Amino acid sequence: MTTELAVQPNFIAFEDDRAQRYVDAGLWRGRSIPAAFDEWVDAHGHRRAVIDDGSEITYTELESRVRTTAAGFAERGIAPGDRVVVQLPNTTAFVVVLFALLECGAVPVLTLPAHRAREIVHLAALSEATAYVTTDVDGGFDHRELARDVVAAVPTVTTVIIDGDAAEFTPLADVRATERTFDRADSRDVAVLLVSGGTTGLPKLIPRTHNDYEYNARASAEVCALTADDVYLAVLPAAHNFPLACPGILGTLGAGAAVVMTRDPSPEHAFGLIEKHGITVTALVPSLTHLWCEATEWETANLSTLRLLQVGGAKLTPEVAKLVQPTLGCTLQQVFGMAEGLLNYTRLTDPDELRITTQGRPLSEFDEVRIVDEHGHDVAAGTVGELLTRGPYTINGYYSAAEHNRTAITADGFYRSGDQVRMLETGHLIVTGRIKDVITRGGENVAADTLEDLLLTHPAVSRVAVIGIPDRDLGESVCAVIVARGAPPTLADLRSFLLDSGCARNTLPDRTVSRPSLPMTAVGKIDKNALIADVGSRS
Ligand code: OOB
Repeated sequence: MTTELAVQPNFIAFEDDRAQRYVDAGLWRGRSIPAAFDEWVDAHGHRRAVIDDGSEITYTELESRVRTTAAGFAERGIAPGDRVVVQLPNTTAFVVVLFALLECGAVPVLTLPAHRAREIVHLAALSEATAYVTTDVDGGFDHRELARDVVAAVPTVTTVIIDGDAAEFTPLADVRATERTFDRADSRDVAVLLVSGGTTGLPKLIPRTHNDYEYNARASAEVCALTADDVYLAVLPAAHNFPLACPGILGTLGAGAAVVMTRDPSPEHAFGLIEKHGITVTALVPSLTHLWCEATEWETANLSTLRLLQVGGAKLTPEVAKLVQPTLGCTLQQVFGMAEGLLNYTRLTDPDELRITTQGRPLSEFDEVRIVDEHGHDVAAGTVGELLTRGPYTINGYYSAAEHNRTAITADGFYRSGDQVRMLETGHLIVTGRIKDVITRGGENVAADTLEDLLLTHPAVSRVAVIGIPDRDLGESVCAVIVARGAPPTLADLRSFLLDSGCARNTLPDRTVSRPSLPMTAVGKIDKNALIADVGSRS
């Protein structure tokens, strides 16, 4: 039986017996995140907590800003249990707003700066949010315009708070009141709603509880051996699970270390920050990793403090993985994670081979992992199948998604990741693709990732995405979108290369197009929807 807490009927809580096991094992501490935050401040008050381009504050200063802002939120009608959409770039304000909302008992809905009206309106409506906290202008985009759309479309949103020039809305700087005490949330209740990272359809809401998310951050900090002397650079958008809690901002603050927030992930800017602040750890997606490795050829900043680079979000090729240590001079850690929960990390002491060729192994000994075939049966050891998982920090269902949860979660509570993986004897996983990334060409299934892996070994192919384009005769035709090294290869060239590599004739691409770059989602995954729309519209 799953329990549904009264306050949040749209959320499926952990079953009592599993919850008890996690408490007994010492994984869950039965503390809300704000209660944990108080402990961090008590332990590390005088140390640097958050640094951004304009400011540097200690744990005590952060606490004071969090408390006055929390009181300000309450004064403006934000009540315990209210959902509040947060869309802020990587600045100190993000951290203050996050902890202030948690402090006053509200549930932040953590959206990405790149989300636009389509996503924000959907997420605000789905969560029945009462408020929207955003910035004035970011990356040339006016979020106040977006706020007007949200208010017009979602009647529950009655409060808009803007960091910066607020126009007709409330300036964040005015959201402050005398500190007061708030009741602590139940540690088994929802702390934050994350946004799913899929590249198809509208995002879903992922309810993460106080217990599970605090554990997620703390256990991740342990795997990365974070200490109070570390300095973590938040480069990826802070609302994403990876820079937020793997170990990210939460894990870093839990360790008493400092977080540096930046909106600019370019090597020119980020390398300067590494030198200036003595950054020791950061997290990137594979595309940025490649760029940073290349940039060491011309950038001159001293990167010697950097000890650990975490890479995840999409598959890192062994070719790029091999560049990390020699160019950036730090240990590579691959992270295969999902906002829904399960995190896999290569360990700092793993041999190079495992760190370069695998996506890591589960964070917790309480993570249950199954690899199954299309009938849901466990595959033979070492064979590829779909990854299913259940554990101390994996959701039991999406928020307010009863229908979708029927297929997303198995009857015994395993989350179906949709990721295709195989497991080595060491327990490390290799991600081989997405189960749904299959093109149905004339009734035959063509696995996009198999073709992509082979095409990447062609000397003229730098990056590639294989997509299905609607086709009157075949149902779907296979298109290889190539970012070329030098002159783009011809279709005939690619087809004979694939035939020589052992591909079946009926799975070969029907066409190829070349592009200067591939479109990416907000967090560095190849945006196949955008590519299909792009290529489809020009055919
Ligand atoms: C992270 O989280 P999401 O929710 O944005 O995306 C999850 C999906 C996974 O299901 C998988 O398909 C893909 O992104 N993915 C990877 C990967 N890491 C994530 N695919 C291949 N190799 C990897 N290393 O992306 C995320 C959350 C926490 C930590 C790191 C990444």
